[in-house]
Amino acid sequence: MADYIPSPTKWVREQVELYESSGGTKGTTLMDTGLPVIIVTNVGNKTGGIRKTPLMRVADGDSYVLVGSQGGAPKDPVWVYNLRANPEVEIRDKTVVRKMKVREVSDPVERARLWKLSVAAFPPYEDYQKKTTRQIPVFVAEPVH
Ligand code: F42
Repeated sequence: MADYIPSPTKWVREQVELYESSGGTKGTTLMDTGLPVIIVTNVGNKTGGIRKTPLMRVADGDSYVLVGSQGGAPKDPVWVYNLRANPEVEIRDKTVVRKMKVREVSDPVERARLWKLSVAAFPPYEDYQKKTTRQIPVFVAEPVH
């Protein structure tokens, strides 16, 4: 069993700790927005360690859309490289934890639909895309049956 490597970012690390230690009953929203957050658990591409990344909850039926916005920063977040290398993840949505497999969305029609859904769930994504010249990566996490 690999070791858990907490996020170097304090507020992110603390959200993961509260969310997980409460069994998904506390710390489940983004600060004062009140909008729901999920926790993605995956394996680090280089360290092989367990990483836990909170992301906004964008549901599409049984699946989730994962948006690598990082607040519109110029570079993709590091977790994007981890997911490309190791697509097997576990997703916690409040009290429910499920094994899922992610794939990056490259088809423009599918991406456009999922982007619209993402902006509806979390409107700041639209501003984040305007802040950066990179195209924000979008993944879908689908249940493993
Ligand atoms: N970020 C988003 O991009 N989208 C969201 O919708 C989002 C929502 C959100 C909600 C709540 C919250 O608390 C945080 C939220 N975040 C959201 C922030 C998100 O959780 C991440 O913190 C953010 O996207 C930055 O991700 P990052 O992976 O770039 O994090 C950095 C700070 C980090 O952890 N760096 C590590 C380090 O030690 O410097 C590296 C971690 C790593 O994964 N290393 C790999 C390994 O092997 O372990 C190697 C990776 C490689 O290939 O280089």
